[in-house]
Amino acid sequence: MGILEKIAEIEREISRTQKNKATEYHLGLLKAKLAKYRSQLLEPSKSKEKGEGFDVLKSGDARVALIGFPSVGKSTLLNTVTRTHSESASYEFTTLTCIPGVIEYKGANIQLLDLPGIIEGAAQGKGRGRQRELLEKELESVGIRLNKRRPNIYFKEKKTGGLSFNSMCTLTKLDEKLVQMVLHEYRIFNAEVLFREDSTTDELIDVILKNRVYLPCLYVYNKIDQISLEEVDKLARQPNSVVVSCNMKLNLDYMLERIWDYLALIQVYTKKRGEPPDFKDGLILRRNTTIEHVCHMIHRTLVGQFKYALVWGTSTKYSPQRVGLNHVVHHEDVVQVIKK
Ligand SMILES: Nc1nc2c(ncn2[C@@H]2O[C@H](COP(=O)(O)OP(=O)(O)OP(=O)(O)O)[C@@H](O)[C@H]2O)c(=O)[nH]1
Ligand SMILES: [Mg+2]
Repeated sequence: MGILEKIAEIEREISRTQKNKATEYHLGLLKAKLAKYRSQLLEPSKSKEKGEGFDVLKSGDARVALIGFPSVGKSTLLNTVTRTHSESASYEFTTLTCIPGVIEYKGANIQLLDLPGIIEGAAQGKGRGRQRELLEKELESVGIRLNKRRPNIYFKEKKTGGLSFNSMCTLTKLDEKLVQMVLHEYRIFNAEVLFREDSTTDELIDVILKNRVYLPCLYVYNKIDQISLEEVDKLARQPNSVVVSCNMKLNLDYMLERIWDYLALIQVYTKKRGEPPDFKDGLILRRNTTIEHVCHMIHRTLVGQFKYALVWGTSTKYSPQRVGLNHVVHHEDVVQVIKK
Protein backbone atom coordinates (compact mmCIF):
# COMPACT_ATOMS: atom_id res chain seq x y z
CA MET A 1 0.00 0.00 0.00
CA GLY A 2 1.33 3.44 -0.90
CA ILE A 3 1.60 6.22 1.65
CA LEU A 4 -1.32 8.10 0.10
CA GLU A 5 -3.59 5.09 0.43
CA LYS A 6 -2.49 4.56 4.02
CA ILE A 7 -3.27 8.19 4.80
CA ALA A 8 -6.68 7.93 3.17
CA GLU A 9 -7.45 4.78 5.11
CA ILE A 10 -6.49 6.30 8.45
CA GLU A 11 -8.50 9.42 7.68
CA ARG A 12 -11.50 7.24 6.91
CA GLU A 13 -11.09 5.33 10.13
CA ILE A 14 -10.77 8.53 12.19
CA SER A 15 -13.98 9.91 10.71
CA ARG A 16 -15.70 6.55 11.35
CA THR A 17 -14.61 6.36 14.97
CA GLN A 18 -16.86 7.96 17.53
CA LYS A 19 -15.06 10.25 19.92
CA ASN A 20 -15.45 9.12 23.52
CA LYS A 21 -13.51 7.91 26.54
CA ALA A 22 -13.34 4.34 25.24
CA THR A 23 -11.88 5.27 21.84
CA GLU A 24 -9.44 7.85 23.19
CA TYR A 25 -6.33 5.67 22.90
CA HIS A 26 -7.32 4.26 19.56
CA LEU A 27 -7.87 7.75 18.14
CA GLY A 28 -4.63 9.01 19.60
CA LEU A 29 -2.74 6.22 17.93
CA LEU A 30 -4.46 6.85 14.60
CA LYS A 31 -3.53 10.53 14.79
CA ALA A 32 0.09 9.64 15.51
CA LYS A 33 0.16 7.28 12.53
CA LEU A 34 -1.46 9.86 10.28
CA ALA A 35 1.04 12.57 11.25
CA LYS A 36 3.88 10.11 10.69
CA TYR A 37 2.79 9.24 7.16
CA ARG A 38 2.15 12.87 6.29
CA SER A 39 5.64 13.76 7.43
CA GLN A 40 7.06 11.00 5.28
CA LEU A 41 5.20 12.48 2.36
CA LEU A 42 6.86 15.85 2.98
CA GLU A 43 10.37 14.43 3.14
CA PRO A 44 12.16 14.82 -0.15
CA SER A 45 12.65 11.32 -1.53
CA LYS A 46 15.88 10.62 -3.33
CA SER A 47 14.45 8.19 -5.82
CA LYS A 48 11.90 10.57 -7.28
CA GLU A 49 12.88 13.46 -9.45
CA LYS A 50 13.05 16.75 -7.64
CA GLY A 51 9.81 18.64 -8.08
CA GLU A 52 10.11 22.22 -9.14
CA GLY A 53 9.72 24.60 -6.24
CA PHE A 54 9.07 28.29 -6.43
CA ASP A 55 12.43 29.66 -5.43
CA VAL A 56 12.26 33.39 -5.08
CA LEU A 57 15.03 35.39 -3.50
CA LYS A 58 14.08 36.82 -0.14
CA SER A 59 14.10 40.58 -0.22
CA GLY A 60 12.86 43.50 1.81
CA ASP A 61 12.01 43.65 5.48
CA ALA A 62 9.37 40.91 5.62
CA ARG A 63 7.47 38.62 3.30
CA VAL A 64 3.85 37.74 2.85
CA ALA A 65 2.52 34.88 0.71
CA LEU A 66 -0.87 34.85 -0.97
CA ILE A 67 -2.40 31.42 -0.49
CA GLY A 68 -5.78 30.75 -1.98
CA PHE A 69 -7.89 28.81 -4.42
CA PRO A 70 -7.77 29.61 -8.14
CA SER A 71 -9.42 32.79 -9.40
CA VAL A 72 -10.04 34.39 -6.03
CA GLY A 73 -8.03 37.41 -7.18
CA LYS A 74 -4.53 36.89 -5.77
CA SER A 75 -2.81 38.26 -8.85
CA THR A 76 -5.23 41.15 -9.05
CA LEU A 77 -4.33 41.96 -5.46
CA LEU A 78 -0.62 41.90 -6.27
CA ASN A 79 -1.22 44.16 -9.25
CA THR A 80 -3.24 46.59 -7.13
CA VAL A 81 -0.94 47.00 -4.12
CA THR A 82 2.49 46.62 -5.76
CA ARG A 83 4.14 47.93 -8.91
CA THR A 84 4.63 44.42 -10.23
CA HIS A 85 2.36 42.93 -12.81
CA SER A 86 1.13 39.36 -12.55
CA GLU A 87 -1.19 37.99 -15.20
CA SER A 88 -4.78 37.83 -14.00
CA ALA A 89 -7.72 36.38 -15.85
CA SER A 90 -11.14 34.90 -15.36
CA TYR A 91 -9.97 31.32 -15.95
CA GLU A 92 -8.45 29.14 -13.25
CA PHE A 93 -4.72 28.59 -12.76
CA THR A 94 -3.70 31.78 -14.52
CA THR A 95 -0.63 32.01 -12.34
CA LEU A 96 1.70 29.04 -12.67
CA THR A 97 4.75 30.16 -10.77
CA CYS A 98 5.66 32.48 -7.91
CA ILE A 99 5.59 36.17 -8.79
CA PRO A 100 7.18 38.48 -6.21
CA GLY A 101 6.13 42.08 -5.76
CA VAL A 102 6.94 44.76 -3.22
CA ILE A 103 4.51 46.65 -1.01
CA GLU A 104 5.97 49.94 0.14
CA TYR A 105 4.36 50.79 3.44
CA LYS A 106 5.48 53.06 6.30
CA GLY A 107 8.99 53.03 4.91
CA ALA A 108 9.15 49.23 4.85
CA ASN A 109 9.53 47.01 1.81
CA ILE A 110 7.24 44.06 2.26
CA GLN A 111 7.72 41.29 -0.26
CA LEU A 112 4.40 39.95 -1.50
CA LEU A 113 4.39 36.57 -3.21
CA ASP A 114 1.68 35.72 -5.70
CA LEU A 115 1.34 31.95 -5.93
CA PRO A 116 -0.61 29.58 -8.13
CA GLY A 117 -4.04 28.69 -6.79
CA ILE A 118 -3.93 25.64 -4.54
CA ILE A 119 -5.78 22.37 -5.10
CA GLU A 120 -7.34 21.56 -8.37
CA GLY A 121 -11.06 21.97 -8.67
CA ALA A 122 -11.51 23.36 -5.19
CA ALA A 123 -12.64 26.69 -6.60
CA GLN A 124 -16.14 25.31 -7.01
CA GLY A 125 -16.05 24.84 -3.21
CA LYS A 126 -19.27 25.34 -1.41
CA GLY A 127 -19.39 28.91 -0.30
CA ARG A 128 -16.69 31.06 1.19
CA GLY A 129 -16.92 29.73 4.74
CA ARG A 130 -16.20 26.30 3.39
CA GLN A 131 -13.19 27.59 1.43
CA ARG A 132 -11.60 28.91 4.59
CA GLU A 133 -11.93 25.53 6.26
CA LEU A 134 -10.50 23.69 3.26
CA LEU A 135 -7.55 26.05 3.07
CA GLU A 136 -6.80 25.62 6.75
CA LYS A 137 -7.00 21.86 6.44
CA GLU A 138 -4.69 21.86 3.45
CA LEU A 139 -2.07 23.93 5.25
CA GLU A 140 -2.50 21.98 8.51
CA SER A 141 -1.70 18.76 6.73
CA VAL A 142 1.65 20.05 5.52
CA GLY A 143 2.61 21.12 9.04
CA ILE A 144 1.68 24.80 8.91
CA ARG A 145 -0.09 26.14 11.99
CA LEU A 146 -2.00 29.37 11.51
CA ASN A 147 -2.38 31.95 14.25
CA LYS A 148 -1.34 29.44 16.86
CA ARG A 149 1.55 29.47 19.21
CA ARG A 150 3.88 26.58 19.84
CA PRO A 151 2.34 24.18 22.39
CA ASN A 152 3.73 24.66 25.87
CA ILE A 153 5.17 21.17 26.23
CA TYR A 154 8.74 20.40 27.18
CA PHE A 155 9.92 17.37 25.24
CA LYS A 156 13.37 15.83 25.11
CA GLU A 157 14.46 12.51 23.75
CA LYS A 158 16.85 10.57 25.95
CA LYS A 159 19.20 7.63 25.44
CA THR A 160 17.99 5.67 28.47
CA GLY A 161 15.65 5.85 31.44
CA GLY A 162 12.28 5.17 29.87
CA LEU A 163 9.51 7.74 29.86
CA SER A 164 9.52 10.52 32.42
CA PHE A 165 6.01 11.95 32.40
CA ASN A 166 5.11 15.10 34.31
CA SER A 167 2.54 17.85 34.16
CA MET A 168 2.07 21.20 35.82
CA CYS A 169 -1.71 21.14 35.48
CA THR A 170 -4.57 18.67 35.24
CA LEU A 171 -4.60 16.96 31.88
CA THR A 172 -8.10 16.33 30.58
CA LYS A 173 -7.27 15.32 27.02
CA LEU A 174 -4.47 12.82 27.45
CA ASP A 175 -2.68 10.71 30.05
CA GLU A 176 0.58 8.85 30.53
CA LYS A 177 -0.59 5.74 28.72
CA LEU A 178 -1.65 7.69 25.65
CA VAL A 179 1.60 9.66 25.61
CA GLN A 180 3.51 6.40 25.78
CA MET A 181 1.51 4.90 22.93
CA VAL A 182 2.04 7.93 20.72
CA LEU A 183 5.78 7.98 21.47
CA HIS A 184 6.08 4.26 20.70
CA GLU A 185 4.53 4.92 17.32
CA TYR A 186 7.56 7.12 16.64
CA ARG A 187 9.88 4.48 18.12
CA ILE A 188 10.71 6.75 21.05
CA PHE A 189 11.11 4.80 24.27
CA ASN A 190 13.21 7.16 26.36
CA ALA A 191 12.09 10.73 26.78
CA GLU A 192 11.25 13.49 29.18
CA VAL A 193 7.83 15.06 28.71
CA LEU A 194 6.51 17.94 30.78
CA PHE A 195 3.07 19.40 30.09
CA ARG A 196 2.78 23.04 31.10
CA GLU A 197 -0.82 23.30 29.88
CA ASP A 198 -3.83 21.08 29.17
CA SER A 199 -2.54 19.86 25.80
CA THR A 200 -4.18 17.70 23.15
CA THR A 201 -2.79 14.66 21.36
CA ASP A 202 -2.34 16.76 18.21
CA GLU A 203 -0.26 19.28 20.10
CA LEU A 204 1.91 16.51 21.54
CA ILE A 205 2.45 15.14 18.03
CA ASP A 206 3.42 18.61 16.77
CA VAL A 207 6.06 18.88 19.47
CA ILE A 208 7.42 15.38 18.77
CA LEU A 209 7.64 15.99 15.03
CA LYS A 210 9.41 19.35 15.52
CA ASN A 211 8.94 20.32 11.84
CA ARG A 212 5.88 22.49 12.40
CA VAL A 213 5.82 26.09 11.25
CA TYR A 214 3.80 28.62 13.21
CA LEU A 215 2.65 31.54 11.08
CA PRO A 216 0.37 34.51 11.52
CA CYS A 217 -2.43 34.45 8.97
CA LEU A 218 -4.80 37.14 7.82
CA TYR A 219 -7.87 35.96 5.92
CA VAL A 220 -8.57 38.35 3.07
CA TYR A 221 -12.00 38.04 1.50
CA ASN A 222 -11.94 39.57 -1.98
CA LYS A 223 -14.75 40.41 -4.41
CA ILE A 224 -17.06 41.87 -1.80
CA ASP A 225 -18.58 43.85 -4.67
CA GLN A 226 -20.34 40.65 -5.62
CA ILE A 227 -22.08 39.79 -2.36
CA SER A 228 -24.67 41.42 -0.15
CA LEU A 229 -23.88 43.86 2.62
CA GLU A 230 -25.10 41.36 5.21
CA GLU A 231 -22.66 38.75 3.94
CA VAL A 232 -19.82 41.27 3.94
CA ASP A 233 -20.65 42.21 7.49
CA LYS A 234 -20.63 38.59 8.61
CA LEU A 235 -17.25 37.87 7.01
CA ALA A 236 -15.68 41.04 8.38
CA ARG A 237 -16.61 40.02 11.91
CA GLN A 238 -14.78 36.71 11.78
CA PRO A 239 -11.47 36.59 13.63
CA ASN A 240 -8.31 37.49 11.67
CA SER A 241 -10.34 38.66 8.69
CA VAL A 242 -10.48 41.61 6.30
CA VAL A 243 -12.90 42.10 3.46
CA VAL A 244 -11.75 43.84 0.27
CA SER A 245 -12.54 44.36 -3.37
CA CYS A 246 -9.51 44.66 -5.63
CA ASN A 247 -11.59 45.69 -8.61
CA MET A 248 -13.31 48.51 -6.78
CA LYS A 249 -10.28 49.29 -4.56
CA LEU A 250 -12.32 48.89 -1.38
CA ASN A 251 -10.69 48.63 2.05
CA LEU A 252 -7.17 48.00 0.70
CA ASP A 253 -5.61 50.61 3.01
CA TYR A 254 -7.08 48.87 6.00
CA MET A 255 -5.77 45.55 4.71
CA LEU A 256 -2.24 47.00 4.50
CA GLU A 257 -2.57 48.33 8.03
CA ARG A 258 -3.53 44.89 9.25
CA ILE A 259 -0.67 43.22 7.34
CA TRP A 260 1.75 45.65 8.98
CA ASP A 261 0.23 44.72 12.33
CA TYR A 262 0.51 40.99 11.73
CA LEU A 263 4.12 41.29 10.64
CA ALA A 264 4.83 43.01 13.95
CA LEU A 265 7.09 45.53 12.30
CA ILE A 266 8.25 48.77 13.87
CA GLN A 267 10.22 51.70 12.56
CA VAL A 268 13.05 53.24 14.54
CA TYR A 269 14.96 56.40 13.60
CA THR A 270 18.64 56.97 14.22
CA LYS A 271 20.31 60.22 15.12
CA LYS A 272 23.88 61.45 15.04
CA ARG A 273 25.29 63.71 17.75
CA GLY A 274 24.35 67.35 17.19
CA GLU A 275 22.12 66.54 14.23
CA PRO A 276 18.36 66.13 13.90
CA PRO A 277 17.03 62.55 13.62
CA ASP A 278 17.05 60.95 10.21
CA PHE A 279 13.32 60.62 9.60
CA LYS A 280 13.77 59.62 5.97
CA ASP A 281 15.54 56.29 6.34
CA GLY A 282 14.14 54.65 9.44
CA LEU A 283 15.23 51.16 10.36
CA ILE A 284 12.54 48.53 9.94
CA LEU A 285 12.62 46.03 12.80
CA ARG A 286 10.48 43.38 14.45
CA ARG A 287 8.55 44.19 17.58
CA ASN A 288 10.47 43.46 20.83
CA THR A 289 13.80 44.30 19.26
CA THR A 290 16.63 45.42 21.53
CA ILE A 291 19.21 48.19 21.15
CA GLU A 292 21.75 45.45 20.46
CA HIS A 293 19.85 44.50 17.32
CA VAL A 294 19.51 48.16 16.33
CA CYS A 295 23.32 48.45 16.56
CA HIS A 296 23.73 45.38 14.33
CA MET A 297 21.43 46.94 11.78
CA ILE A 298 23.46 50.16 11.71
CA HIS A 299 26.84 48.44 11.47
CA ARG A 300 28.02 45.00 12.51
CA THR A 301 31.03 46.36 14.43
CA LEU A 302 28.99 48.89 16.41
CA VAL A 303 28.16 46.56 19.33
CA GLY A 304 31.86 46.19 20.07
CA GLN A 305 32.27 49.95 20.41
CA PHE A 306 28.99 50.50 22.26
CA LYS A 307 29.06 52.59 25.44
CA TYR A 308 25.38 53.48 25.84
CA ALA A 309 22.48 54.74 23.77
CA LEU A 310 20.17 57.71 24.12
CA VAL A 311 16.53 56.98 23.33
CA TRP A 312 13.65 59.36 22.72
CA GLY A 313 10.18 57.86 22.46
CA THR A 314 7.55 55.73 24.18
CA SER A 315 9.94 52.97 25.27
CA THR A 316 11.55 55.19 27.91
CA LYS A 317 10.39 57.12 30.97
CA TYR A 318 12.35 60.23 30.03
CA SER A 319 13.35 61.56 26.65
CA PRO A 320 16.16 61.13 26.13
CA GLN A 321 17.11 58.31 28.45
CA ARG A 322 20.42 56.46 28.69
CA VAL A 323 19.91 52.77 27.99
CA GLY A 324 22.00 49.64 27.55
CA LEU A 325 22.06 46.93 24.90
CA ASN A 326 19.11 45.04 26.40
CA HIS A 327 16.65 47.90 26.16
CA VAL A 328 13.63 47.09 24.00
CA VAL A 329 12.71 49.81 21.51
CA HIS A 330 9.22 50.90 20.43
CA HIS A 331 7.74 51.99 17.13
CA GLU A 332 9.01 55.48 16.15
CA ASP A 333 11.70 55.70 18.84
CA VAL A 334 14.74 57.80 18.05
CA VAL A 335 18.09 56.20 18.94
CA GLN A 336 21.53 57.76 19.26
CA VAL A 337 24.43 55.39 19.94
CA ILE A 338 27.34 56.70 21.99
CA LYS A 339 30.61 54.88 21.34
CA LYS A 340 33.40 54.16 23.80
N1 LIG B 1 -15.90 41.23 -9.10
C1 LIG B 1 -14.61 41.19 -8.80
N2 LIG B 1 -13.79 40.46 -9.55
C2 LIG B 1 -12.49 40.41 -9.23
C3 LIG B 1 -11.97 41.13 -8.10
N3 LIG B 1 -10.66 40.89 -8.02
C4 LIG B 1 -10.34 40.08 -9.05
N4 LIG B 1 -11.44 39.78 -9.79
C5 LIG B 1 -11.51 38.95 -11.01
O1 LIG B 1 -11.30 37.58 -10.68
C6 LIG B 1 -10.66 36.90 -11.76
C7 LIG B 1 -9.47 36.11 -11.29
O2 LIG B 1 -8.48 36.98 -10.82
P1 LIG B 1 -6.96 36.56 -10.68
O3 LIG B 1 -6.26 37.72 -10.02
O4 LIG B 1 -6.39 36.06 -11.94
O5 LIG B 1 -7.09 35.36 -9.65
P2 LIG B 1 -5.95 34.42 -9.04
O6 LIG B 1 -6.34 34.15 -7.63
O7 LIG B 1 -4.60 35.04 -9.25
O8 LIG B 1 -6.12 33.09 -9.90
P3 LIG B 1 -5.05 31.94 -10.26
O9 LIG B 1 -3.76 32.59 -10.67
O10 LIG B 1 -5.70 31.22 -11.39
O11 LIG B 1 -4.92 31.10 -9.04
C8 LIG B 1 -10.29 37.99 -12.80
O12 LIG B 1 -11.25 37.95 -13.81
C9 LIG B 1 -10.40 39.28 -11.99
O13 LIG B 1 -10.73 40.38 -12.78
C10 LIG B 1 -12.90 41.92 -7.32
O14 LIG B 1 -12.56 42.56 -6.34
N5 LIG B 1 -14.20 41.89 -7.72
MG1 LIG C 1 -2.99 34.37 -10.20
